[in-house]
Formats: sequence, C-alpha cells, structure tokens
Amino acid sequence: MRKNSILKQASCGLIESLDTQNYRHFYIHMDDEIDKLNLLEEITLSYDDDNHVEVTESRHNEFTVNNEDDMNLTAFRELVTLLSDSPRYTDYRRLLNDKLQRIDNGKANISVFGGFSAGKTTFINALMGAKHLTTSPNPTTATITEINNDETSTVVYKSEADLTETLAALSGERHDTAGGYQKWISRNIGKVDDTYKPLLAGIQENYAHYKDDLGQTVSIDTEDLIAKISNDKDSTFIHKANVSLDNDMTQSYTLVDSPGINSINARHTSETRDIITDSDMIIYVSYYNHVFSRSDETFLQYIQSLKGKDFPIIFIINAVDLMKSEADKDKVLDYMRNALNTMHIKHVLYPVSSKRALDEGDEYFTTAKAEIMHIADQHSGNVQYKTLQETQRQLINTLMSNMRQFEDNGEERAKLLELRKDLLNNIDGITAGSINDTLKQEIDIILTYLTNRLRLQLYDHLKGLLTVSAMSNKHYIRDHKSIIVRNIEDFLTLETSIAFNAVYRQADRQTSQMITQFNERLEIAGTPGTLSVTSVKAEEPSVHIDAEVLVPFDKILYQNKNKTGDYRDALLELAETIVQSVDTAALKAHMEQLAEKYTALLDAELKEDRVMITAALQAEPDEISRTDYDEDANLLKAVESISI
Ligand SMILES: Nc1nc2c(ncn2[C@@H]2O[C@H](COP(=O)(O)OP(=O)(O)OP(=O)(O)O)[C@@H](O)[C@H]2O)c(=O)[nH]1
Ligand SMILES: [Mg+2]
Repeated sequence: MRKNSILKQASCGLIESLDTQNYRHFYIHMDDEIDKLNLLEEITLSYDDDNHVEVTESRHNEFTVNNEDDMNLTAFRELVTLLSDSPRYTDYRRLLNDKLQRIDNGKANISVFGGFSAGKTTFINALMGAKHLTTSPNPTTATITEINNDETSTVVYKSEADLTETLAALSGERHDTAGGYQKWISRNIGKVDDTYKPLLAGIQENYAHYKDDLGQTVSIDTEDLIAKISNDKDSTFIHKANVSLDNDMTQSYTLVDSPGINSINARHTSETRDIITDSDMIIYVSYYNHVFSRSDETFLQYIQSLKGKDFPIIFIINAVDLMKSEADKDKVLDYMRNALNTMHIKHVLYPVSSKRALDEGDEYFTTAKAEIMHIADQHSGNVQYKTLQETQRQLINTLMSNMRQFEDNGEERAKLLELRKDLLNNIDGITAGSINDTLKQEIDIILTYLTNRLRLQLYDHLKGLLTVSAMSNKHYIRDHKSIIVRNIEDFLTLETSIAFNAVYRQADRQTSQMITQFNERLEIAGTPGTLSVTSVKAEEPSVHIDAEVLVPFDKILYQNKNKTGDYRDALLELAETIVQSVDTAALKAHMEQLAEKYTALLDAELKEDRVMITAALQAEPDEISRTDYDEDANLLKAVESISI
C-alpha cells in the first residue's frame, strides 16, 4: 500500500509536486531504482507559492552578463607596435606582447556536468550544431570526453591497476591482471549490483582485445572513438576520450562532456577535480521537470568550493519543449532560482531545448549560446587582461618618473633609488609559504565542525546505500564490504574536500592580496614586470575509515528493517560509528601537509617573476636626455589614451 503511493509520486514530475506541494519533504530522481524509494531523502530546499517575495529578495547570487568588462585588445596591440620604435622600452613591449599572445592562444575550457540523462551530450551537440556525439535515453556517456580540434582523436586507456583495483574490491580476490578475475566474473556476474555489470561484461568479452592497450594513449578514428565511448563493453577500458571535431565551437573552445552525476554510484575521481580546476566555464545541465537532488546539491557545492564563491555556474534547464505553458516554465525557473539562491551558488539560468535546437532551431538556445560564449571569453582572458592593465599602469608611471628625472635636480632619482632598495629588501618576504601558519589555524577551525557535518551527511548518504530492501539480505554488508567501504570513503572524501578547499581558497586570496600590494608599490619604481600567479592544481585529503566497525550492523539493520524509526536510528548510529573511526589526528597532519605543498607550488610559480623583478630593481635608473624626454612625453600621451 505504502509502496504504491510512493510509486505514484515517483511517476509525477516536478510541476505536479510544486502544485500539490507534495515535494516539500522529499525528492525522487525519476531514474533512481525503485529500491531507493523505500527511504526518501529529505529535500532542504523549498518553493512556496505564497512566498514570492522571498524568491525575488534573495536573488543576490544571480550573475549578470556585464559588457563593460569586455577586453579592448586592439588598443594594446597598437601600443606594442608603438613601442617597437622605442628601444628603451623593449622590456615593456615584450611583456605586453607575451600577455597578448597568451590571451590569443588560450582556448577557453568549457565543461559540462549534470545528472545522468539530463541532456548534457545533446546540449554539447547543439552547441556544435550537429549530432556528432551519441545520446540516448539510457545512461550513455561512460567516460570523460574532451572535444577539441586537434589533428587526430586519441583514446587514453585505463591501466591494468585501474581495473584490478575495482575488481579486487568487488570480489575480495587478488590477481595481478584483470584477466585473472575471469573465473570469479563468470560465477558472480549475475549477483553483483547493476552498476558493476557493464564493467564485468566488458572484461568478460573484451579483455583479450584490449589488454595490450591498457595504460596507453592511442590515436584512433573519430567515428570509432565515438562508438566506443557510448558502448559499455568498450568504454570500460577507456579512461579518457579526446574527440577531434573541427567546428566554430572547437576552434575557440575545448568542451568537456562528463558521465552523469549520481551520488550513489559514481566514483569521485581526481580527474573530475582537475577538470573543474582547469575550467574557465562550468555548465550544469538539469532536465526540465526533474527535481533537484541531493547529489546535484553536493556536486554544485564541490564546484563552488574549488572555484570560489564569485565564480558563476551556468545553469541550463534543458528540454523546455516539455513545458505545458509559459507559466509552467516560470514556475520551474523560480524553483531553480530559489534553490540556487538558498545554496548561495552564483549562477545564471537559461531554459533551453537542446533537442529542438538541433532539429529546427530554438530561440532560447540561441540566446543562451551567445551569452555563454561571451561569458567564457571574458572569464578565460580575465586574469591576463588584468595583468596587461597592470603593465600599462606601470609603463605610465615609468614614463612620468623618467620625465621628472629630467625636470628635477636628482630628486626623483634619489626617491627611485630609495624605493627600489626598499622593494629589494621586501621581495623575498612575498611568498605564499609565509601564510602557512594562518592556514594551519584555518584547518583547526574546519576540523572542529567537520565531524558533526560529516555525521549528518553520511546518514543521508547511507539511506541510499543501505536500503531496506538491500538489507533483507542478512549478510549484505559482509558480502559487499569492500565496495561499501570504498563508496563511503569516496563520499567522506568528497564532503571533506568541500570543507578543506576553503584552505586553498584562503591561500589564493592571501597570496593575491600580498602580491597586489607589492605590485602597487612596484608600479612607481620605474621598472618593468610584476608578480603574478595563477591558481595551481591541488590534491584532496583522503578519508579512511575502519572497515571492521561496519560488521555488527548487518545484524542490527536486518533486525530493524521493518521498523522505520528503529531503522533510521540504526543508520544514524552507524554514521556516528563510522565517523568516529576516522583518525582525525592523521587527517589533520595530512591537511597541513597538503596546504604546505600548495603554497610551495604557488611559490614555484612566482619564482620566475621574482628573478626578473629583482634584476630590474638592482639596475641603475637610466640617464634621461632631451630626446628621451620628448619621446617619453609622446609615448605617455599614447599610453594614457588606452582606457583602463
Ligand atoms: N524532449 C527533449 N528531450 C531531450 C532534450 N535533450 C535531450 N533529450 C533526450 O534526453 C535523453 C538523454 O540525453 P543525453 O544527451 O544522452 O543525456 P546525457 O546527460 O548526456 O546522458 P548521460 O551521458 O547518459 O548521463 C535522450 O533521449 C535525448 O534525446 C530536449 O531538449 N528535449
Ligand atoms: Mg552523455
């Protein structure tokens, strides 16, 4: 009886839920297995028809496209040309030229994420204007796919160790090669969780075919590669696909398509982290009429923790062709807006129909595409553009200082020498490493609230992992122990990362403050060159649990599986026990180590600039002749005419 009513709710979409307000205490992802409906996850976000004011008032996290930030590169190019006639400013010309070239050559990275079957691949096809990649109502994209206009497509195969690691966790056996598991696979393929069936079937059928390719990167025909990534039995062996397609999108951008996000099944990987770090723009696709789930929420928080609070996420509500009316669409948009604002996610929202865009054209899509390209261009060139402007200011100051040197009686020269001496004394103190102690304090703060946070989140996660129906197998935990442990550790690592990434962001912020202050003083020193650092790749702390603490819970959960309240209490106790089993002292030491490693990487990036600036500061200021003075006066006019 109970199950029937739940199933009925599962079959209706978001709109019905919004109208009946049935959605308020749960969400159901339509694609989740029926199993998972036994214990519905609570939704923390709510949409209230009577509460429109709240929706509009909390829009501070919405991002608006700002044309004023557009880069005016033409003026800078003219400046480079102008400087080529001034041998005294060769250093400046080279600096500006390097930065311009970096902007020209840098292709923006656009990454697409979202729940499975949300239409990520269809959306990417629509961006490219053709159905290049395979889409399907069933989970399709099984691997990270990068789309670029390189000369050939390449495929990066998984290593033997990638395969055996999962097989060992599944089987409890240990063999040197994936082939060694064939016997176990034949006996157990019918019994494993559906998630792992494609992997096992792939190994059974294709291991012999792929075994010599494992760990290799191989050139491959584009059509063949596209076929392979959408076929489980091939994609099992693929770590990453680089698909080469030449079109207007790939000429300016590298696009990344990713497998669907699903908190229960997907493994959180360091590749995902690196993709996010490298992205100039992140697009999150959500399917019209699908309720926003807890795994969407966690993933968006993860992105935000890596990119910082000011980085806007482009949110696509796909398949608006399914809307029944404009009012219906507005309701969904308001719901999403409210959800994203409540989560403090900086965003911009576009309703589109990717399918219609490909078939006959879609106005919503056309608008979204134009704005997306605009935002991506702004974001990718932004950092370089700021340093271009910095160099321009520095040049203006140098020109003015040179002119003053000619005008006054050595006063300016004395001031310059004094300032350069002072800057030389300070430059070695401008290091990211100098904030290591502050970062340690931040780590202490994070750890004090982390355990509490993890306990509650883990409980939520366990509801989906150890469902009542799974636990009707008396030995469910014992039989699947290593996979369950791996899943829990992945989950805890992701949640811990979200908290810990704040340490990296603090390191970025403080380093950049330090550098900016130093650069402001450098601008008046009459020398070329500034300190600059772009963000570097960071590692995440891995969380380990004591697998043995799970063992007694087979019995406890089995005994309580028919008593909702008791089952919940048992899961809460399990969450508590697992979190208690984490060695926090080791975790703390690991975090401190990672923070130090990160600041060392930032300092390595600063090294080249530091050497150049030190040499410039040590050099004697030039003597200024009458001709130099006239040249500088003319140059100054030209440089100032470029608006900053
Ligand atoms: N009605 C409608 N259906 C769409 C739209 N976009 C995609 N679909 C359908 O949704 C299904 C999933 O689309 P995909 O593009 O494969 O979704 P995906 O997010 O890449 O899926 P995975 O890679 O499997 O996670 C396909 O059957 C598409 O035809 C749309 O705008 N409108
Ligand atoms: Mg896909």
